[in-house]
Amino acid sequence: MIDEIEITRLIVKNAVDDFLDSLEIDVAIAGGGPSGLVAARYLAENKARVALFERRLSVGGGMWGGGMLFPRIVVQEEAREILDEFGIKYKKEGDKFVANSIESVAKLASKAIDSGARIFNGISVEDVIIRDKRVSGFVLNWSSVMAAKLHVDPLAIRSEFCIDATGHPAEVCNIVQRKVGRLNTPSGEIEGEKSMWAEKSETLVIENTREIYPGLYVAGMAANAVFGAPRMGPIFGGMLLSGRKAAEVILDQL
Ligand code: 48F
Repeated sequence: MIDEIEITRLIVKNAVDDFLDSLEIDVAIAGGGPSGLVAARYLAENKARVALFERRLSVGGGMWGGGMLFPRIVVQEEAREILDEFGIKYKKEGDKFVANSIESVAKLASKAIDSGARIFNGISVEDVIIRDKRVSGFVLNWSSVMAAKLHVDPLAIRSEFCIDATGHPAEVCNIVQRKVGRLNTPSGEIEGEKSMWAEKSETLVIENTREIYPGLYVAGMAANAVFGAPRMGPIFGGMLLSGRKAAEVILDQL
């Protein structure tokens, strides 16, 4: 017998169990683009309790569309081992590697989940918890509630470390700057992303992947936006390496 009420009970119970298990964790990640997914995978693989919150229905962020909807991404030698670790196929073209953007997103998500990271979609980080001058959790709401501009109070999770992997808008860093006034950047403020310069940007994104306020790390394009570095377009090695660096730096402290 197939009973609608049983289906409803199974869905709600299992989804809520996952959410309850994620109320107090080691690392909370805002944003499920490539940098967030890679960070989630390396953290979870090393036994950290990780939850990633993605605003949209699908993770993958800006990776799905490759370059201008041509579904390919380019990766440089420095990040090739990450493609290999995630089982992403590629074609060598000169000293670059070209991968299918759809396969890349699917495998980043699949490996992050297989490593034990929990991914929650349709949930937005709308604020942070700050205790003793340290970011110590996210304040969450359904993206649909926010899109409909409903006046509904959010809920919260506690986390030892948080990562802003929200891409170009660096949303969590912006929230924290509004709350605390000063971030760990040269000017104390969010510097803002500069126009495209792939070579410079790909190096800087790794350098810029770091703690921006106690408890809060920034990764991926958000890191370049915060530190005033250029954008890079559809070369993705820096995103992958940035996600891995964020994981490594946090793992050293767990
Ligand atoms: O933008 P996105 O792919 O970030 P990324 O990992 O990678 C950047 C590249 O895709 C590309 C690039 C490299 O060449 O420049 O743009 O740095 O993914 C960010 C994800 O965060 C989600 C958003 O929907 C996207 O999937 N997001 C943004 N704000 C929030 C959020 C929020 N407040 N709460 C939850 N998710």
